[in-house]
Amino acid sequence: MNQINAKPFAYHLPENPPALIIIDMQKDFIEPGGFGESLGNNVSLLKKCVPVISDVLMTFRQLNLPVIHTREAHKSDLSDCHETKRLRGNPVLKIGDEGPMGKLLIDGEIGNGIIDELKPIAGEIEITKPGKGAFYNTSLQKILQDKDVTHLIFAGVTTEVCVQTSMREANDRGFECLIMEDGTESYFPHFKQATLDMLMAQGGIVGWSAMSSDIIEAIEDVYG
Ligand code: C5J
Repeated sequence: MNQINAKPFAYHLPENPPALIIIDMQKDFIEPGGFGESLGNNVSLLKKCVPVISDVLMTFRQLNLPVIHTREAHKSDLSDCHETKRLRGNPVLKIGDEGPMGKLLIDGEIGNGIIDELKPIAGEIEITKPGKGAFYNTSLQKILQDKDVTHLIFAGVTTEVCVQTSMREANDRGFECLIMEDGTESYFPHFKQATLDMLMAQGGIVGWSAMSSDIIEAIEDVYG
């Protein structure tokens, strides 16, 4: 069957394979000393989804299916960072300030890179995005359209901020979106659940959710 066991109902898999969109699995959000911690968050909460995403990523790699990684990143002159964003939250260190892994949330700094476990390999696309959403001020829509991709499987962090925003942007652009339930985490576990509930309410108003094991099984079955 060309479908993933999903909520609120089965997610149909098209002939042209879906893309795996891995949102912001960066040291800045996941490791101590980065932007996430500067906002007062317990970053260890996000680690749980790393091996889960890694397993699905391996499946996509083995079958040569499209993979896109995003990074939330600003230019070092901050010309693409609204002052409203920089000052929000009264952090200990602000975007662009020097931290233990380099300047916070700045492209090219060590802390801004994707964690070693999920580092992109040749052939995978890496998008830098200045906003929460992966489509805002990026070429993602064109990249997907050029590949005739219509279905997107989302993973990454944080569920209610960049993952949710990106999935909503994609939904408004006509993509069929599914979020990997165990492949996303939040600094606030109850926000994760609330986000999943919101995305799937009203008959999947934004999209579907599924566990990684069901995603892997269906992807291997249909595209293997
Ligand atoms: C945040 C993100 N939380 N990647 N970014 O600022 O969710």
